[in-house]
Amino acid sequence: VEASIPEPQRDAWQRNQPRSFSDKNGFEQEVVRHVETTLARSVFNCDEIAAYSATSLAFRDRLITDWNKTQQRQTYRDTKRVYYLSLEFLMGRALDNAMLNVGLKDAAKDGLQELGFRIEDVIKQEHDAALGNGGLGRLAACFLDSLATLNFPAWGYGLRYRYGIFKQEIIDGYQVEVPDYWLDFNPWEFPRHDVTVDIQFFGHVNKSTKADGKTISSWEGGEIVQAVAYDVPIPGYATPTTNNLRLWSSKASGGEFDFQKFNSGDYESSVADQQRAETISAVLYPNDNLERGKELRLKQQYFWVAASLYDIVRRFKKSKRSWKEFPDQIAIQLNDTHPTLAIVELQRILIDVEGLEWDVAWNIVTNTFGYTNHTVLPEALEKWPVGLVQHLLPRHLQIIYDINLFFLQTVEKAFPKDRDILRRVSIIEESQPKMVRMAYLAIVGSHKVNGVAELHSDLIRATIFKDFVEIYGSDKFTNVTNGITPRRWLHQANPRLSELIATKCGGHGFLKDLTLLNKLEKHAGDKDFRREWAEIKYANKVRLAKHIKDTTGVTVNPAALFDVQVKRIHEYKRQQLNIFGVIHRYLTLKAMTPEERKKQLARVSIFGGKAAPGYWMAKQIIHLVNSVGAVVNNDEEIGDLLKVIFLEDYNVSKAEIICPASDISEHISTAGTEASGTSNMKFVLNGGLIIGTCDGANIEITREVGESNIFLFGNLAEDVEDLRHAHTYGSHSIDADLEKVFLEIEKGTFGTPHDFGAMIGAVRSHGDYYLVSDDFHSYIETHHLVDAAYRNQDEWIAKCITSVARMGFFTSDRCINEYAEEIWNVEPLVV
Ligand code: 9GP
Repeated sequence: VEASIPEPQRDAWQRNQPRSFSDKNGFEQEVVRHVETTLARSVFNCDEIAAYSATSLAFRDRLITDWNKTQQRQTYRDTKRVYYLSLEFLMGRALDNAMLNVGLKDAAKDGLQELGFRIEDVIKQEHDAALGNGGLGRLAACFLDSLATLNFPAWGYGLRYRYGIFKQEIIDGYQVEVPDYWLDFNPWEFPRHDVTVDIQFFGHVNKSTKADGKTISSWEGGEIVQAVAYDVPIPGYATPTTNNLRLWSSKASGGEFDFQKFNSGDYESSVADQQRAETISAVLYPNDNLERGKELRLKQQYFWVAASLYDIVRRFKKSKRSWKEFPDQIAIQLNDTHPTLAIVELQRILIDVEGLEWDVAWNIVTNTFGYTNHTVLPEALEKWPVGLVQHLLPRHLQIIYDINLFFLQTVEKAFPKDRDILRRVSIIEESQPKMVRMAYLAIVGSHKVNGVAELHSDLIRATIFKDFVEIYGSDKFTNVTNGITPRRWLHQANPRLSELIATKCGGHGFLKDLTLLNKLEKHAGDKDFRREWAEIKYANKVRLAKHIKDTTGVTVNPAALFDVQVKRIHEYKRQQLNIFGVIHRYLTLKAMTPEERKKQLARVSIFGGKAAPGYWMAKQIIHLVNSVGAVVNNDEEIGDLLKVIFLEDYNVSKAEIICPASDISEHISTAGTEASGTSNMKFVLNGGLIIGTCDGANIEITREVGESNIFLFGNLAEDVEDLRHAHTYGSHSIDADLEKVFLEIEKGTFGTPHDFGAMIGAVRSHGDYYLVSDDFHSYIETHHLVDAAYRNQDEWIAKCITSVARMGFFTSDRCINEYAEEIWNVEPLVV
C-alpha cells in the first residue's frame, strides 16, 4: 500500500500515535480539553450542550483512531468488501451507542458526574440523525451496526440530507411539519473536502467510430454538480472494527458563486447555480412506501449512485487487479430499487470509459449486485418516465434500452410460444407515458434478489416477480428475514433488563450471540426472577408515563396495560382499525354500570408516527386519534380505565423509551401488505407481547415464540383477494359493532363528523380495501383475550420471559451472516 510519508519518517509517526483514553480519568481529561480548547468554553459557561459536545468529541476521537486502523487493515488485506447502498440511514443518536460499543459508558458516567453532569441529561442533548422514513432506513442502520460488530469490511453509502425527516408537531390535534435542522452541530461526521466527484446531468450522447470499426459512445455537455464526501464512523460492539458510512453532499462545481454575474450587479443569479446544486442533497423525501416521480428525486438517486460508484471503482483500480476480478473484490447491495441506476452506471463506466466489451462488462455488473425488495405495494414500486430519464441521463437511457433488448432476446428464445411474456417482463412499460420499471431493471442486473421475511419472499415469487422466477429459476430469489441490533434495541434502550438477562445468561455474551437468550427459558417459572423482571417493566412504564405527562400533559397510570402502536401512519398498517377498536372499548365502558366498570382492566392506548405530508387520509387518522383522546381523557366517569395518547414526533430516540415500556404492541397490517416489520421484534425483545395479523415477520415471530405467546387475529393473506373481490362485486356488510363506532363518530362525539367522513367511507362504501370491517370482530375478541391474559400477571410475565428467550433468531447479526454467505460471498476480517 502506498503511503504519503516515506519509510524513514514513519518512526516519528509511530512514536506519536494518539493515545485513546481507556478509563474515567483519561475521559475527564479529554472532556475538559475539548471544552476549553475546541469549544472555547470554561467552568464558567459549560452547560449541558457543551458537555454533550465535548463528550462526543472525546468519543469521536477514540472512534477515529480505530476507524483509521480498520481502514488501513482492510486496504492492506485487500479482501472482498461490501458496499451497502441506501438512500436512507435512520441512525438515531450516536453518543450512547458509541459509549456502549467501546465499553466505556460507566467510565463516562462517573467522569461526567465528577465534572458536574448527569449522563442521561448529556445524552439527551443529541439531535437524532433522522436520515430516513421508517423501517427501511432503520434496517440499514441496524445492518451497519452488525457489519461492524461482525468485523466485515463494509461501507455504507448514502446522502447527507441537510434536512432529515421533518419534525412533527401536533397542533389542535393535527400534524404540522417543521423542518429538522439536525446539522447545527454534528461531531460525528468528517467532511472530506478532498474527496469530491463531479457528477454530470443532462447533455447529449456522441457516437464515434474507432479505427477498428467499433462505435463508442460518450456522454457530453450538460451540467456538473460536485459531490463532497462526509464520513461517519460506525463502531462495532466490543471490537476495534470501526467501519465507514460515507454520505454525499452536493455543491456547485466551480466555486461558490459566479463572479462575473456578481460584478455586473446580477446578485440573484450569481448564487443561483450554487443553490440549485445544493438542492440535490437538501431534503429527504418524506414518503414511506410511496413513490412519486419527481425529477429532483431522480437527480438525488443518480447523484448518489454515481458518486458512490466512482469512489468504489477508484478504490478498486488502486489494487491494479484485472476487471474480471471486480465481483471477487466487491459486492454491492441495493437497498430497495432506489439505487438501481448503479447497475446502469457501472455498465456505462465499464463500456464507455474503460472500453470493455458489453458482455464482459455485463457479466461483471450482474455478479456484483444484489437487490433487496422491501414491498409488494404497487404504489411503492418505482417507475420513472422514459422522457425524464432521457432528459436527465441520455446515455443511461440508451444503456437501459440495450439491457432490455438483450434480456428480451433471451426471454424470447426461452419462451417462444408466449408472446405476452415480453410485454409483461419488459423493463420498459409500454404505457402513456412509457415508464422504466426499476424493480425489473434491478432483477435483471443482479445475481440475487431477496425479500425480507418468509411470507414476503414467497409473495414476491408468486406475484409481482412470478415471470422472473420462470425466466431465471427460483435459485436467484431468496429470503433473508429482517432483524434488529440487540445492542441498541436491548442493551442501550433497556439497560436494566440487559443486566438482569446477563445474570442468567452467563454475562453479556448474548449481545454478540443472541441465541444465548435461550438460557432464560428455564427461569420463566422462577418467582424472584419474575418479580425482578416485572419491576423493570414497571420502571420503564414510569419513565414513559413521565414522558407522556411532560409532552402531552396527560397523566397515565403506569399500572394500566400499555397498548402501543408506533410506526409510520399508513392505511395498510391500520391505525384506523386500532382507533375504531379504542372507540368500541370506550362505548362498552360507558354502557356499563359503575360496579361493572370497577372490574375492568385499565388501559393506555398509545399511538405515534408520522404521516407523509401529502397523505391526507393518514393525517385524518392522526386527527381522529387526538380527537378521541380529547374526549376520553377528560371523561371523569372513565378516569384511568382508558387513556388515549398520541406521542408527537416519533423517532429512534423516542422508540428507545417506548419499546421497553410496552405490555402489548400492535402489528395489525392487512395480511400480505407489511413486508416484514421490525418494530414487532423490538417490542418482543423488550419483554412485551404482541397482537398482530398473520403478516410479515409476525409469522416467524410466532414460529419462534410459540402460538400461546402471541395474540394473532384476522384474515390470512391467501384470503385477501377473494374478500376484496367480494366487497366490490358482492354485497359488503359492515360488522355491527364497527357500525356502532361509525354512528358514534357521526353523532359528533369526537368533534366535527365531517372530518372523518372519508375514513368511514373508505370502509363502508369504497370497498374496504384494507379489510378493516372483515377483521374487526376478531380484533376485538382478541383484545378481550389480551385483557384476560394480563390479569394473570404471573403467567403474563412468564410468557414475556419465554418469548425473549426465543428471540435469538431476530438479531441483525444473523441477517448479515446470511447475506454474507448466500449473496455477497464475503468473509469477516479477523482482527
Ligand atoms: O414496509 C417495509 C417494512 O415492512 C420492512 O420491515 C422494511 C424493512 O425491510 O421495509 C419497508 N419498506 C419500505 O419502506 C419501502 O419499500
